[in-house]
Amino acid sequence: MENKQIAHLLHETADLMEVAGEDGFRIRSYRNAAAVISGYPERITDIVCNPEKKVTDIPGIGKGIAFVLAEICERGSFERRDQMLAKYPASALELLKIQGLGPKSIALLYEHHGVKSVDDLERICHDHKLREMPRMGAKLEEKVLRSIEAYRKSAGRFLLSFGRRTADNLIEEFRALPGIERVEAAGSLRRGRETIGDLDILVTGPGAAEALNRIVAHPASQELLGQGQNKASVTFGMERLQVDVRALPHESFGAAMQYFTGSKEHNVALRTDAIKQGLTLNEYGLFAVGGNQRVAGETEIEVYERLGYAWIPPEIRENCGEFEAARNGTLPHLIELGEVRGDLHMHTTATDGRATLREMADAAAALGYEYIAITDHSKALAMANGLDEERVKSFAREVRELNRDGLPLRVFSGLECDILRDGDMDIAEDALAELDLVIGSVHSYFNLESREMTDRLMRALESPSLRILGHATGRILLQREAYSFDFDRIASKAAERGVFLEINASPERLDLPSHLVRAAKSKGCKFTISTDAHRTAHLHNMRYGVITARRGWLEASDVLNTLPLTEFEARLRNLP
Ligand code: DGT
Ligand code: CA
Ligand code: CA
Ligand code: ZN
Repeated sequence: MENKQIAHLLHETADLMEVAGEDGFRIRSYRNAAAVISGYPERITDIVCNPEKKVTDIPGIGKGIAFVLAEICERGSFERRDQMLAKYPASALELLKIQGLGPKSIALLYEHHGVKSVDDLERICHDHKLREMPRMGAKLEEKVLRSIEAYRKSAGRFLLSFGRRTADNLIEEFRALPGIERVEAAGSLRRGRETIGDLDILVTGPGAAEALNRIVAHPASQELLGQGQNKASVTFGMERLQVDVRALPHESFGAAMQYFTGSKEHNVALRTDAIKQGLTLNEYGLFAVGGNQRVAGETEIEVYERLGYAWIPPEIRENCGEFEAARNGTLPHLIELGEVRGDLHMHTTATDGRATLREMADAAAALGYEYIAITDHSKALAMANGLDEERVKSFAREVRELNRDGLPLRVFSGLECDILRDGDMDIAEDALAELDLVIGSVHSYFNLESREMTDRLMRALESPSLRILGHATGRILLQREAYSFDFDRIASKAAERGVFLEINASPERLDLPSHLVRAAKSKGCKFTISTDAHRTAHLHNMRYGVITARRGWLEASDVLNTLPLTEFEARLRNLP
């Protein structure tokens, strides 16, 4: 089990204990342990299983938690959690995912109205009973209804990064089987959607049927959903992600990749066009109508070309203008990971990161970057030990010196400066001016009215030192909706002021969302793509930022951190 999953079990149990109104000490100890574990560099299960090591050597892990961890590693749950789940139905855990309601409110609603599930909650909101509860009110009732809707939309979906890791492991296993020609992931994963519903894996070669057997017999497979000659479906892993594996004849592989990559809207449009041209398109190939004569199918390119289109990159197959561009030869040359020359948003041990500046620099240099910016938090994030003016200034000095005595790549001094409630920067202008690059981000007061939030961001965009607007919508995928504001006004203002919009590559954010990337580009905005790394491993998340940029139709020339060092630096200094 991964550390994140262990932390999740502890949090969940703590939440349920809070709903039950239990003693705060135990609850806090579970939460503290969860925080330690989710940030711990080694796998906790490896430590628990290793007789030479002791989990209690980890700061923050006491004897009580050590017992819990041993139990989790042995059987995937622990006594306290089982007790809580016996007391409250599993559906109560769902309630905790509804934004706006904490465990205390849920406990109240349970007590007074017997609310045990999301459906119950929805009902009492519709009956206007929630607004009558102490300290809840009509506004919260509306918010809860909106949260329920968002929750239902995201239920059963998974982060792109999780899908990618699971798919990569399976693909590697399948490729090692005898008689396999090709194994590829299709579906929303290949299109790079921010969340995926299931995995679609395609296999060809004489051994393809073995891949079907392999997934069915896989130790991590939970439930067999179906197995036929050409297809097997299972739920996979603890998370029960659905995996569909399809075996295909060699000559159909391209047509199948096209079909199963989707999107559905893209496919419907392409098939309709084929029919107009007197052809039939399906997952086995492109056929002349009437006959069984296959005119294309072995590769995707020949399918598109035979229909009069250039090959369309999967990320933009959403029936949003790609066909026109592919017919007219005006498809964008989408940005590629290899074109990114630096990472402009990361944290270090100076605030809430886990690696030092030098460790981050070494790791970034190993990725082949020419430069990075270190952008720790500002003082409003007191919990993260954010920098005040004095520390900002001495940090800028320190970076100037470090660059002189030989870092493995060029480091720019930056800051992820909080945008305060009224749109002011958290750090005084004279201190900001010492830095090479300032990102402005919202980390508080997410619930402002749209007007107020828009004004706040408009005001921040006036700040003389601001270069980049960080994770502009504030969404956390599958957890927190974007806050409401007038994106068009913000994008126009950013374009006018020459402020770059960040595409935050952290898999939980992918913020800006790709449709807003495209909208902002049409307003003349330029972008940065950065990982917001809090440890060296996070630097690898750049790929998810790039895929989001591609879904937003960006080319390298739209993205600041594709510039070579000297041009990049000139661009930083000469901004309006
Ligand atoms: P997901 O799994 O919800 O993240 O999204 P997709 O796009 O991976 O959807 P999925 O797994 O249901 O199907 C994979 C692809 O197969 C989909 O993108 C397009 C194709 N497909 C599925 N059902 C249909 C259909 O009814 N008509 C057409 N034309 N294509 C379909
Ligand atoms: Ca899928
Ligand atoms: Ca599927
Ligand atoms: Zn941030």
